[in-house]
Amino acid sequence: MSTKFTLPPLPYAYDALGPYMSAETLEYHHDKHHQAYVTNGEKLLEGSGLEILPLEDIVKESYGKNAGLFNNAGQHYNHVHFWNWMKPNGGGNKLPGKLQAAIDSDLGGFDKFRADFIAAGTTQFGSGWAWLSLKNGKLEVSKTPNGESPLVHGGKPILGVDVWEHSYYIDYRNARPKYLEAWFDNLVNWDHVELMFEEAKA
Ligand code: MN3
Repeated sequence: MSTKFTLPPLPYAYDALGPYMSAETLEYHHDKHHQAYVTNGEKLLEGSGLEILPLEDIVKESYGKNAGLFNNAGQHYNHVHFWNWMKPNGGGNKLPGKLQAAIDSDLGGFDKFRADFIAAGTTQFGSGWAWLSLKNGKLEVSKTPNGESPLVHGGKPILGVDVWEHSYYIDYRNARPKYLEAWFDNLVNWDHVELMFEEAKA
């Protein structure tokens, strides 16, 4: 038995996230960029000795040891979740109750969390991601370069936003902060974040 990387279909139509994320962006991002991580990851997994592991463990085990595999497996993991962290008519400030309570106690409330998350994405120099994760039982906002995620820093990601230019350049050109604000306020699927929060606590 071996792990197979497969490209999951988008959980909504390509034009479902407009005007905040266009069909053109999603076609390139999902069909070309994510597909490339899957295709290259599959090749690099072969003979790596990690073939039988689940994806999360491939990411953790290849970190710092097998850069080619890590970059592609890490990005595959990140994107599998990224599509589900968005939905049409998402965003807003009405969060599921347990998640809201944890944000209040760990992160100083919704407004501070929103500002800190957007600042993390804005200040990530070059390609990378901004994150909300659970680490040692507490929520944490962080940023990572390239294909890294909190998985390799002892945390469990429950929300992440892609700040590689391929995620926003067609729709926002160089205006990364505008992309992050629009993404956070209009696209986040908070029910899915709550679901991953519950799984991370289990
Ligand atoms: Mn991407």
